[in-house]
Amino acid sequence: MDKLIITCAISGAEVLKTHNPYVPYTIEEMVKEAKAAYEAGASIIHLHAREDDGSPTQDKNRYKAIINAIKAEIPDVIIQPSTGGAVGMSRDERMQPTELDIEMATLDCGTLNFGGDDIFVNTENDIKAFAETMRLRGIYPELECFEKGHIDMVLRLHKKGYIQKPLHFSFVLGVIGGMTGEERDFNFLKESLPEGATYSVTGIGRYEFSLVELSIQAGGHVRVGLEDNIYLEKGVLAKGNADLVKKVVKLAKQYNREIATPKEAREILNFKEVNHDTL
Ligand code: KMH
Ligand code: ZN
Repeated sequence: MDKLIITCAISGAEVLKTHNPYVPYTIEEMVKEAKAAYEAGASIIHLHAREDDGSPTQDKNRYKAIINAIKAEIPDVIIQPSTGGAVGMSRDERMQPTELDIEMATLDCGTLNFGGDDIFVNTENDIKAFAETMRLRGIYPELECFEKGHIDMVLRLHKKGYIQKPLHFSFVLGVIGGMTGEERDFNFLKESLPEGATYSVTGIGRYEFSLVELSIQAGGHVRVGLEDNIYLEKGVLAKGNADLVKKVVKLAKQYNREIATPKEAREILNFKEVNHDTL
């Protein structure tokens, strides 16, 4: 079984300090959280930029400042900016981080109701545009799928040549409006993947660690972080992202799964298949 790749989603766009005071907003806070998560075992940092007051932004200059500050402390970490941004942002707004010199980014593969009355819009043309931009700029896409139809969308666009190998999926389960994160959901999605694809699992809220455990055992990879879940256990707030990563490392030990370094993560995910010299 491959070593376990841990992604840490340190900030998100929706969760606030009023939910958990450790949610980072400022550049200094982002660096502190990213570094602690990396030192705990994360090889990929999933990143949403924020203004100092916590409001989400896709401004490329803000991303650049955060990325440079993180890289100055932990140069080998993989930084994966979000192209999902926050609900309601336009395609162009969301696309901005792809103008930077980045290795990886999320590519959201379908529309869904998102946490109540909001709709997270990713039309087929949006997905094609994000995929094409990332391909031209040599950025490795992580294919975020919130339900089975999103996997079907990827497979169709792959067949038509819009999305190319390597196919690395991220199942994001437990969003209110999306698919739940029960064991049967996880198995259904995993079994729907084509030969040779890799995947990581993100469980929202109470689904975070049950899905981590399933994925560790099945040979998949995992994402945790305050973007997805603010609790270390029921009723106990995590005191930062590193707490959540440390819990993953403990679980991985129980199942004899070693943790991947960023270099190993690049190998496992076949980064070399993507042309990173196109910028
Ligand atoms: N904030 C969500 C609406 C991503 O990062 O690509 C979208 C999101 C997905 O978080
Ligand atoms: Zn995100």
